[in-house]
Amino acid sequence: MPADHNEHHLDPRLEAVLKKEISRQRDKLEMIASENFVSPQVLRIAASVFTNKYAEGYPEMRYYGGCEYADELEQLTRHRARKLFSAEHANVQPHCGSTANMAAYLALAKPGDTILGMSLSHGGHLTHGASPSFSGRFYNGVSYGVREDTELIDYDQVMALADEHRPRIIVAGASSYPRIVDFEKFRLAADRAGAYLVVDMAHFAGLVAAGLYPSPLPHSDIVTSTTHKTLRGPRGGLILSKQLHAKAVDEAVFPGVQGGPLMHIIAAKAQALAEALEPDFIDYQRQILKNTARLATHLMDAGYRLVSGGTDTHLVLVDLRPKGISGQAAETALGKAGITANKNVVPFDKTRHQVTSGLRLGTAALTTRGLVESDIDQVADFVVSALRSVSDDQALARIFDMVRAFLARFPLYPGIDF
Ligand code: DSN
Repeated sequence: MPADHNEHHLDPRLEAVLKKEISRQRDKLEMIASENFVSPQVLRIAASVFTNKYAEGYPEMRYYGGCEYADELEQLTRHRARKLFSAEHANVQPHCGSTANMAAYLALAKPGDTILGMSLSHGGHLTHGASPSFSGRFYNGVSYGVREDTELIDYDQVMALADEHRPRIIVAGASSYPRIVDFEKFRLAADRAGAYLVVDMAHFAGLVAAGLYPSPLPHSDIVTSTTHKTLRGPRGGLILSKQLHAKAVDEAVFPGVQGGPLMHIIAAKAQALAEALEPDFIDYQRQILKNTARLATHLMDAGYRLVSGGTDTHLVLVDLRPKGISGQAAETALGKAGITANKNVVPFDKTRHQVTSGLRLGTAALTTRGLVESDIDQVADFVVSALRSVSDDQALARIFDMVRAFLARFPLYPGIDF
């Protein structure tokens, strides 16, 4: 152990892992719909000295000394979040989307109350009332889903379940729903049942910020989000609400759910929000939509069935049942071909969640790397070739070689070691 703290060397095993990870991110097509590549500035700030600071509490109401700059930082971040989404109140402390949702429920409901959310099997999230999660253990989770014919949210079912169960909270938003959610209909259902409406906009927050997806803010009591998906910030969460709920939300985040905020991540959120307030962020989000639409067209032309027949967003959900391939087999084959994606349930899927019959593909990260529609044609060809070669490791390795050569045209983090 060196006497001088400044002389610690970088642990070589750790350095090797970090270098392997940056190579993986550079060499493979990143198509996980919930991932993105932050700017070098966000990356740098996420590793800033604010990692050292305890700041339990809120600006000017902290439980530690030395928080004057933490206060300035958190005020700035809140201000940017409010401005970007035209929100009355912002809490930027949630460590992730799950704690943001936990805090939203804690602010509005009591344990045992009913939460009506989208079924995990139809594209909802674990924290929307699913039984393995706190949301289905501490609350009475009731689920709505999509219609079998259109694969769009069954708003009649939402209304009927809201009328029948009188939930305390209705949750809208999803993890694998490729279409636009009708927040006005959810508001109507909530009003009829005397429920609060919480919208989890984690997936489409960047599109909302750019005005390319309807904002849930005017219709919701509380809106939660992650900051790392289409919003392209550091891994984390945030909560937006009406001023009416500001105190309850803040108390639910701290001390309700979390302890000390991650001030270095809040700093990185401030940078990402500043980037999202720039006009070119709208161009970026527009390109995501164009790229995803192109991906959808290409896959359908190649004979693949997309859930709901297409997409309005940053993701598509491929139903592999007609092809007789499981989601698990597809994810593995794509991985060998240098394409990172995730298996996903499709509505009315009969296979286990560890296997599934679907594949979720997103373009937010590829768009950040600079890919445009003509490049997406090539990407779709790689995907289709890999899906046609699921049990041919040599063919998959050849595709990976082509992917690596293709991606060399789109440098990622030049000059950064990890
Ligand atoms: N785990 C995220 C996703 O991949 O969609 C949801 O929070």
